[in-house]
Parts: sequence; C-alpha cells; structure tokens
Amino acid sequence: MTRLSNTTLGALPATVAQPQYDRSAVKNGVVHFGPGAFHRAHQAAAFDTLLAHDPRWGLTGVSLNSRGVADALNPQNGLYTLALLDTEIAYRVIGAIGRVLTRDEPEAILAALAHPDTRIISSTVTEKGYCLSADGTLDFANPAIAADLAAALEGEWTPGSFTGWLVKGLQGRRLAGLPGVTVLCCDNLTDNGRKLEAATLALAEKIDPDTARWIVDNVTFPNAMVDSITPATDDALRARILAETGLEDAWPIQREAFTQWVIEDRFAGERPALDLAGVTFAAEVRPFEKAKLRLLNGAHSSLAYIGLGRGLETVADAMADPELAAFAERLMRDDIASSLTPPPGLDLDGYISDVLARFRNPAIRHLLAQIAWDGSQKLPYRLLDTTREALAAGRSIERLALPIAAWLRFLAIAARDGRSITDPLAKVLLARAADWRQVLALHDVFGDLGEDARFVQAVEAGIVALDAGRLEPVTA
Ligand code: CS2
Repeated sequence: MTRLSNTTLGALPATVAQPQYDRSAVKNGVVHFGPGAFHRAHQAAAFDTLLAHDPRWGLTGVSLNSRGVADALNPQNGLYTLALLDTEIAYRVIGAIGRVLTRDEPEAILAALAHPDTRIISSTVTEKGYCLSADGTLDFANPAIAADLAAALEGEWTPGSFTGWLVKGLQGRRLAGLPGVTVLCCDNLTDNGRKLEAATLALAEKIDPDTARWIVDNVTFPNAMVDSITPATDDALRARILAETGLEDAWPIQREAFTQWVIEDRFAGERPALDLAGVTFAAEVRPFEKAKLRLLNGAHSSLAYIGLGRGLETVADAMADPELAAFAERLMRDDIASSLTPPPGLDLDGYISDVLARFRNPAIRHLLAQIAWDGSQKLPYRLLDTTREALAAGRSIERLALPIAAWLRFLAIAARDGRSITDPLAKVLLARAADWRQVLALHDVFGDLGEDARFVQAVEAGIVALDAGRLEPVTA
C-alpha cells in the first residue's frame, strides 16, 4: 500500500482536491496547539485555502499530550485527507500543516513560537486544556499550572501546560526583540479570547512581570466562534479514504460540509486574508459565540446525555427519536433562545432550524458518547449559564434541568457499572455519583447554582421523569 506524502500526491485521482500551491515555498506563520480532528477539519482547511493566495500562513502543529498526531502526520509530510460529508461526499487533501511537534522537542516548540515568521499562535486544546476555575480565571491549584509555576520560579524550565508554553514563548519573543503576535483561541468557551488573555497574564505576572507588560502592549487575544461538526475518525472512514484516494492515510478527518468561523477583528500584526476562505471578521463576536454555544452545543449535550440514557448511539439516532427531537427543538426555541440577543442579521428561528437539519445529516455518524466527554467542562457554558439567567429572569427552568438530570444519571450508571468516563473530574464525579445532590454540590461545576433550591428541585423532577422514561415532569 502506498502512503500519502509529498511524493505520492501526484497519484491522487482528479476527484480528490489537493493543495493548489507549492508546498516547498510555504512559510509557517502560525503555531497551533492541539492539531486534533477539529483543528484539522476546520481551521487548517481555511489556511489551506488561504495558502493558494499567500504562502506565508502555513501551520506548525504542537501536540502536548500525545504523539499520535505527530506519528501519523509527520511521515506524510503533514498531509491528510478531509472528507466533507453532505448529500454528496467530497474529498480534499490538506497541506497547511508542515510538521507536528511534541513535548519531546521543547527547543523546537520554543523556536517556532519565537520565530520571526510566526504571527499567530492558535489553540484547540479543548475546554479543560485552559486549566480554568469555575469563574473562568486561571486555576493555580490545577496540577499542570502549579507545576509550571514552581518550575519557572526555580529557574530554567520546560512548560507542561498550554498556558505555560504561551508565557514561555511570548517571553522568548520579547527577549529576541521580535514583534508581538495574535493569540487565537478556537475552543468552545464563552469569551474565549478574553479568558485566555486573562489566564496568560495571570501566569506571566507571577513568572516574569516584564513579559506580562510586554504582552499587554504587543499581543492580542481575539474572541472567536468556530463551528463545524466533526465526528471522530473511525475505521470506516480510513477504509473509505483508501478506496477513494488509492493512498493510505494514517489519520484522515471527516466533517460536515457546513463551517463557520467568526473572528474578532483584533490582530496584533497583519491579519491573514482568511475571508478568502469564508471566515468572517467582526467587531464583536460574543453574540455569535453565545448563540452557537448555547443553542448548538447546549442541544448537542442534551441529546447526548438523554439519548445515551435511552440506549441511542448517534446524534442522527437521537433526532430520529420523535420525542427526543421534539424536546431538543422546544428546548432551543422556547428556553434557550430567550436567553439570547441575536447578533445583527442573525435570525434565531432560522438558525435553530439549520442546526436541527445539521443534526439530522444522514451522512454523519456522530457518536453521542463523543459529545458526552468532559461534561464538567462543557455544561457550565452550554446549559448552566442559560439556567442561571432563566432563574434570575423568573423564567421556567424545567426543560433546562432535564439534560442536567440526564448527565447525573449518566454518571450514576457509569459508577454503578464500574465504567470509567472521560472527564478531568472523573474521579470526584464517580465517587459522588450515587448521590446526585453531592454532585450538584461541586462548586467547580455548578457554582452557586447547586445551592439554589429551585434548581435542585427541577433537577430532581428531571431525574424522576427520566427514571420513568419520560421527558416531561411526572405529575401525580
Ligand atoms: C460537540 C462539538 O463534542 C462536542 O461536545 O458538541 O464538538 C460540536 O460538534 C462542535 O462544537 C460543532 O461546531
């Protein structure tokens, strides 16, 4: 079997799109932390389009937690195949990533961050990768942050956390007399750029106040909303890619055809012409971010926990369950939309209809179990903020509490069956899962909401309903 690489690109059939630029002329303008499926499906594809117009925006990937992506992509010269799943399936080889570095090469990471060509440092390290407390500020008690701080105060240090790498890399730029950069967070957090800015400054203040001041003067952290449904790679995709391209690809990626990326127009230096790749630059991104996180991701997590409780496997399966689909739609239209002020030009009703249609995409097998990962990190942004605001405004929270109840049941069942879950708080969650009130008392997840009697009562009603196999309260 021949493997995808620079030398085999010529063997691709004409039906598979490939880089329309000279890869050897590309300069790396971006260092990206977390080159996982979402980055490679979404942002890297946009840079790949841009590279055909401007060769200065290639990407260097940095995987801090595992060697998997580096081992798959480096032998392929960074190339991988992207399958776009719609009524018709399209294939495209992406060439935007040059090399993927791992934590085994700290000098190379630092050199990339403090390189004159680097103008953007971006990230998709998932919600937990930012090591934030429930209030959205840097959690100095997080072991990775505590270890970085202790090591930095000792002297020569190699960061472990993403925030640590940002501080070290920005310090490197300052010491080398290089210009500032744009730090572009692409994860699903509300106000993602500002949160990362505050976290980076908080750590820099303690490690090197001169660098903290330099960051204030030279670095920007735009907010950004990123959207494209990206199911994890499975063997079916690998087999399909081999059949369609004739080349073996160790880690192809799939996503829906739809993609949206709105970036706050707040760049430290030159702004890449990503508008050529369909990216929107906006003065204010928060309303887009909030609408997407609360409606799409809020509904996604709801379908995941309720759907898994009903024995369903994928988002499309959950949408084929009439009761559950109707619940998700009512949740979005009646309960979540009322917490939003839509950005100018966005029709919320139409947006909701589009999201529901995307969830029904028959070409996509998006596992509910994948969406169910990291509930403790996702639910605060996706559903708890909405619930808190609904309570403050005197609106009903009955429906909003149901997916929370479903998450608590999901934890209880996992604990009962001795199954592990993927969540940075897995240990404490599973230890408390047998008594859902103990989980609600976790301040890191629920904040003061866990103590609100109206919330506790609504969650209890949700659990009773779900235990009875229903999605609305069981009334006597
Ligand atoms: C999903 C998201 O896995 C999840 O939690 O809700 O990855 C979702 O598919 C994307 O945010 C869509 O843009």
